[in-house]
Amino acid sequence: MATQRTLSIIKPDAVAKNAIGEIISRFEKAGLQVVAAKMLKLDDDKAGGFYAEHKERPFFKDLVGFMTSGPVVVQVLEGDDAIAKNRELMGATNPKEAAPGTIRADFAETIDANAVHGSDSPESAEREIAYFFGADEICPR
Ligand code: RTP
Ligand code: MG
Repeated sequence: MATQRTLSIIKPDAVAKNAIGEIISRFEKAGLQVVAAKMLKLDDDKAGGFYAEHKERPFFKDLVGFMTSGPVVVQVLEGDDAIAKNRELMGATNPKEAAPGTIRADFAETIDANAVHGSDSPESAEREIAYFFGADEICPR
């Protein structure tokens, strides 16, 4: 499987729990490398633009409210099959349905505050990485 990049966000609930290190450690132990990272406090426009695909969904307002409720850590992860590998490590969107040992099973309680985001396709990864990082902020190793 080819090397890919994916965008990961450690969401405000996991940052508030002081779980940044434990979550990044899971990525690294699974063979993904952090090639870019920063901490940000999103505003309504930045969070709404990021989740634009969900604009018409009933949960959109709550989603933007949650994503702006505290700082997040955005990272670019690189590795073999990085997009699917990250989604596997994250677990299902609803933590109650997430497989044991996944990040959402271990660090999240609700579907609204579910600890992490991960790109779901090569197209979304490309868009989401460019949404947060300039080419000069990504450091391949
Ligand atoms: P994400 O984009 O954050 O990685 O999550 P995902 O792909 O697993 O789920 P997605 O369908 O893209 O939904 C984005 C976020 O919206 C919230 N959500 N709430 N109440 C609901 O039915 C509902 N559905 C989705 C979740 O916080 C989800 O992470
Ligand atoms: Mg999604």
